[in-house]
Amino acid sequence: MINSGFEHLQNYLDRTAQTELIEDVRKIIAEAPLFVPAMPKSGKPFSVRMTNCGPLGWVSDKTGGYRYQETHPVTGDPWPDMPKKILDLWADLAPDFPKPECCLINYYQPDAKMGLHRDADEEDTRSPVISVSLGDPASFRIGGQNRRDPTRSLRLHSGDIVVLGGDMRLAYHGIDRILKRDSGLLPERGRFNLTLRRVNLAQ
Ligand code: MD6
Ligand code: FE
Repeated sequence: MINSGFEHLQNYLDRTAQTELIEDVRKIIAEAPLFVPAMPKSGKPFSVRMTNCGPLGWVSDKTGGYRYQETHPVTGDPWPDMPKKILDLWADLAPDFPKPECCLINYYQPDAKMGLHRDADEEDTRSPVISVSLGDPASFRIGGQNRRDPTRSLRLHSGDIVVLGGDMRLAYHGIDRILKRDSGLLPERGRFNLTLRRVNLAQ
């Protein structure tokens, strides 16, 4: 169970749990390949590759902008089911909130980063957003509700969990860089991040 606000749960998943989650991630990517999202309007590609599992997936492109949809933007297929381990993780950490509808899978190559942003495309902003880091470490930046609020930086390692809930649910955050240090979890270099979100308000 988590408090509200920002939480960094270091080494929450042991190596076995990380390996099992990566196996699930590989199966999802085999069904729903990583795609290259693009910025609304400019069409500038993200450096991060993405896919999703669960009933809804987060996508972005030049014409449609940031949104959730039920199908993969390239294959047109429904997203793969959310693995039980991911649902269990949410149930352990956020038992009082409705089930997640989206698990966004981000893959960072060693030179990828993610600009300062808020997770604000969800109707439900009462439920927390929970993320899992797998692979090489990253430098994560967290600020406040306003873009100009002061920020601080911390390291996310493989197996760490970040929670944005309560008054930090809409805080600005991003990934400055992936560290060139091998976690030993992945045969390739880079980092996966799984972000679990409730999208629609539960009735
Ligand atoms: C990342 N994380 O760790 C990017 N969003 O690669 C996020 O954008 C994020 O870690 C919402 C809640 C937790 C997060
Ligand atoms: Fe985010």
